[in-house]
Amino acid sequence: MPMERYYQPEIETAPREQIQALQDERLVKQVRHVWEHVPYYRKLMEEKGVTPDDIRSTADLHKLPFISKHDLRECYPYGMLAVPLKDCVRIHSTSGTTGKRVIAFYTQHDIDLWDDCCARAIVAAGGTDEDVCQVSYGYGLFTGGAGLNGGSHKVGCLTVPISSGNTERQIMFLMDLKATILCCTPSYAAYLGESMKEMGLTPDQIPLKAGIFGAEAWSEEMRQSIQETLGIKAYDIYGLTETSGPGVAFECSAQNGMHVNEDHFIPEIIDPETGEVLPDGVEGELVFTALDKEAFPLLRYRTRDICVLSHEKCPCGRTHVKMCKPRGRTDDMLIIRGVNVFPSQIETVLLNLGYPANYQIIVDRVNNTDTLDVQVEMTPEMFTDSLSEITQRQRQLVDGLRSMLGLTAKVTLVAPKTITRSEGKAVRVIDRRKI
Ligand code: DLL
Repeated sequence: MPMERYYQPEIETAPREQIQALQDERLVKQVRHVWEHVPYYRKLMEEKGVTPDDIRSTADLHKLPFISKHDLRECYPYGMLAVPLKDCVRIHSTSGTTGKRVIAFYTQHDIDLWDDCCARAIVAAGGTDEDVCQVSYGYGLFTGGAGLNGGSHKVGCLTVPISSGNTERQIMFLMDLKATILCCTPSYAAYLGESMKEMGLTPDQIPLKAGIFGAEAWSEEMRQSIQETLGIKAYDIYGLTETSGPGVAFECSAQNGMHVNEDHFIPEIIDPETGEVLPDGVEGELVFTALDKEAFPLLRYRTRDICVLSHEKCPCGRTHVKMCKPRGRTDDMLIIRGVNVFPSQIETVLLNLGYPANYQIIVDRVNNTDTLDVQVEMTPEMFTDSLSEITQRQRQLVDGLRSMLGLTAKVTLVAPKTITRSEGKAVRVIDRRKI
């Protein structure tokens, strides 16, 4: 087993008391900074009867009001800005398609700390200055490209800022430059793997050794499948525009949860209904407080991601708390005939039965009853003219989905390559119900 490497070992492996002390100190300072410079949040605090004097350590965090997406829309575009605009050097924006997008602002200090977070993720995935890091996340307003680009520079990798799209060119650069690390969404990684397989490339011919994949939910089964096709270790990375972008949390060699960069962010799990803070191991909504961001320092931001935290000792030696793979979002949970369904549950059933992660979930309402139609793509090896074979496959999928969800779904098997591939975040769900 190779020695674990860290980008900033002193802080990544710091004893709990040291992390705690740093968080206490930074929180007190940050609350004052926000109170003094963000009138909107000051008003929220006043409404709750809290002043900066009430916040003496992280033990007082629960006294602060939450910030939600709604607040960010209210404040669009400059209302949450905590420094003069002249001190900001960049913006990024969320990928949402509905409503006003959230705009996040960065000072140079904010960019530096964000790049450090991404550098930690790259080193945790085995990256060094000898690596060629192909960044195939989108560049532009989306944070994926810029974040991993910054991290890759800090590590000293040769950075290939190719952005997403143009799969043929991706593969050409990857093979010609002998890229060893690939950064993109897991669905795009799966697509690249599929395309390389079709070109006759076997995992041992592909120079990659690791992938850093995030920005969307992906199952353990999908990890296995990508690892096998590309012959790599696939690491998860988490983040959101509101907290900088990727790198809020990242996976280490243990590959079982992501270390939250606790010197910069405090995570909490809350009951989404009551707002009550929940203990380790209990599932709830993930909330983040940014401890040392200057321009856009959100306190107790509700992510809507459903997650569990764990302080269990990690074999990698890092001491920062781990979050599990997000299990869904409070707003992408589908309620079908009264049953809660997460797209990730459907993905698990499909991949366990040997199907690729190319599927679409179509929900509709017919005669006042919800319908669930899962369109599943077959692999070329599965593709057949035999009706009985197709029927048997469909039955097996319907049974698998029923035992996972407790619901009967309609399954439609479709020919290979029918479901549109995504170069960024995949669109898995089409909800046609007009409720
Ligand atoms: O997706 C930032 C990012 C870029 C993360 C590249 C990782 C890699 P947004 O577009 O603002 O930012 O979307 C944030 O994406 O609240 C989650 O619901 C989801 N998400 C991000 N990472 C993961 C992950 C970027 N590893 C929203 N697993 C978040 C599951 C993820 N969901």
